[in-house]
Amino acid sequence: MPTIFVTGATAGFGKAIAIKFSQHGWDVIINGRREERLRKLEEEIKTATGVKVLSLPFDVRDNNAVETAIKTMPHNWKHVDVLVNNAGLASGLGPINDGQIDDWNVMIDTNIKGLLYVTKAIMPDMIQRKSGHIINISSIAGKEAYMKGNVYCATKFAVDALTKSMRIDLLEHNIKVTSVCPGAAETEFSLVRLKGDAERAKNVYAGYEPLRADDIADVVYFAASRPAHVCLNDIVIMPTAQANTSHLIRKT
Ligand code: NDP
Ligand code: 8X3
Repeated sequence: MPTIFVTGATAGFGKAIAIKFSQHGWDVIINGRREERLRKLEEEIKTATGVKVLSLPFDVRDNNAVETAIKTMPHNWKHVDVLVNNAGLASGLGPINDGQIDDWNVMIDTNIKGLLYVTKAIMPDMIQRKSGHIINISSIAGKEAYMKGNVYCATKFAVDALTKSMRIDLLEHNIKVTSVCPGAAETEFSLVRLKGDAERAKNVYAGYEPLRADDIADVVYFAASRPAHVCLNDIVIMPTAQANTSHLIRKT
């Protein structure tokens, strides 16, 4: 059975992606910092589908932890067919002049450096086998900058640039590289961005039907299940109520 490695699988898109692939018979490697949630998901998936699940709790910002976890994976887990670089976050929503250095660092370290660390650890085996698919979860924020988005947008623009560069550099190794760029999707994303303010987070999705995590999982599965000669380079997916980062229709 093919194997998928999903970072940030304790919530939102990552969790939905792990479940979706397991339903299609894939073995799954799941990552996140909250180990209890990982173990619970591991049990849920095993019970529901019978596929193999490996939980790898680590912080993608810690390169030593990334290298150790991936180097010490049991031998029968070494071949990753699809890597989904999903772990990521926004921290804070405000004008650049009010920005907090700690918020900037956590977004840059997670969304850019974390993605690079995990990819670097997984790539050698894909290169050796001349086969593999890297799917980076970017965002509409990586296509357009928007008011108060500043550093979060910059990290997703970086993911866009890295995705394009990876596709070029890995061409000779027959590795597919795809970016998936969602618009507004209701997960724990806004709760994290707004630092636990549940009321404000709920309001982000008020008055329209946002994307759900499962919508993203559908698209990731579609991209990963194309024939060997087909690569979807760049997928933008939005709620029907949203045209871009500044045009969203809410019912009053
Ligand atoms: P959630 O907050 O629901 O999930 C984020 C996941 O990332 C969690 O599993 C979290 O796990 C994990 N994560 C965060 N930091 C780290 C870290 N340092 N190391 C390992 N795992 C980490 O958000 P979403 O599912 O919405 O977000 C997933 C991705 O999608 C992100 O890259 C986000 O930028 C992007 N995105 C989200 C959109 C949205 O509207 N929701 C739209 C476009 C893109 P844990 O805390 O346990 O470590
Ligand atoms: C998350 C979507 O529009 O809040 O990447 O930046 S948005």
